[in-house]
Amino acid sequence: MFSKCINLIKNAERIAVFTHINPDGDALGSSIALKLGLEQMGKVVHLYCDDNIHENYSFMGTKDYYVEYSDDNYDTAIVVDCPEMSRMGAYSRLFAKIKTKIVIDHHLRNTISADVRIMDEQAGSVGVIIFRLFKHLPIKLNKNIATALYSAISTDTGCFMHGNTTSESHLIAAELIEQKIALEDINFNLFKRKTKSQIALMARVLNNIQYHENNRIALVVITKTDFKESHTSYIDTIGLSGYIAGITDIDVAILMTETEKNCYLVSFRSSKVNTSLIAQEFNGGGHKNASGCRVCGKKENAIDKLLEACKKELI
Ligand SMILES: [Mn+2]
Repeated sequence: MFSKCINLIKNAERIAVFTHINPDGDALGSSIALKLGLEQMGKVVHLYCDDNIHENYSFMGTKDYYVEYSDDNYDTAIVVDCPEMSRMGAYSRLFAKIKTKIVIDHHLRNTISADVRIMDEQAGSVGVIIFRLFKHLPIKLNKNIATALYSAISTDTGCFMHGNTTSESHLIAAELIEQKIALEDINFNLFKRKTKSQIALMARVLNNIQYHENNRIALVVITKTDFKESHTSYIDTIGLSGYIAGITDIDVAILMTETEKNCYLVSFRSSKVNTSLIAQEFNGGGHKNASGCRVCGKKENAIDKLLEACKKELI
C-alpha cells in the first residue's frame, strides 16, 4: 500500500502539507506528525491550513508550526484528512501547482487526484494511517509526534468512544502513551476545555433544540445573532453536534450554523444512520457517523429540505 508513497517521500526535498478548513484534531495532529516525522528525514516541511486554528489545539504547537508562508517552491504536496479540493480553501491553488501530489485520507468519497492516493476508509482517523506509514520510514516516535498522533486518533474516535475505535487504535495509543505524552491534559483540551463564551453559546444551543419525527431527529440552528450575543464565532461550535447526538433515543442530530446570511454549514451526527448519504444529497460528505454539507436559503426552507433528506434514511 505504501511503497509508491515511500518512494515519492524519499525523493522529496521541499514538502507542503495541506489539510481541510475548520481543522479538527485529526487534520492538525496528522499534519503536525508528518512535519515532525519528515523533518527527521531531512526534508523541509511547511504546513498550510486556510483557517483560524482553535486555541484548544495550541498544546500541539500549532502556533509554531502553522505560520503564513509565501513560498511556493515545493516539489511535493501531501494533503491529509481532506476529501475535496474546495476544502483546502485558498491553498487549493498552491496545492494544484505542486508537481508531485500525495493524498492520505479516510473519508468515504475523496475526489482529489494525485500521483499516489493512500485511502483507508476503515481507518478511524488519518492519524492511524500516518502511524502505519512511519513504521516504513526512518522516523522515530518522540513525545511531540506521539502527542500529535494521539490527538488525531483521540479526536476522530471521540476519545475512543465511537464505533470506529478498534483494537488497532488502542494498540497504537498504547505505543504513543509510552512516549510519556500528557494524556490527561491532551484529552482535557480536546474534549472538555471551554471558554465562558463557549458555555454561553452552548446554553443558547441547548435551549433551542427542535425535535422532529417523533423525537428521532434533534436539530439546532445557530444564527449570526447567537454568535454575536455570546461573543463567539464558528470555531466555538466545536463538539456541540456530538453533545446533541447524545440525547436518548435520538437517531440523527443536525447542527446548522449560519456562516453567511441565509447560508448554513450543516453537520450530521448519528450512531444508527449513515449520515454521509444525507450529506451527499447536498453535495457534502464525510463518514457514516459524522458528516457535513452546506445549504443556502431561508431558514425554514433549509430546515425542511434537511429534514426531508434525513427522514429517508430513518429506518
Ligand atoms: Mn479525520
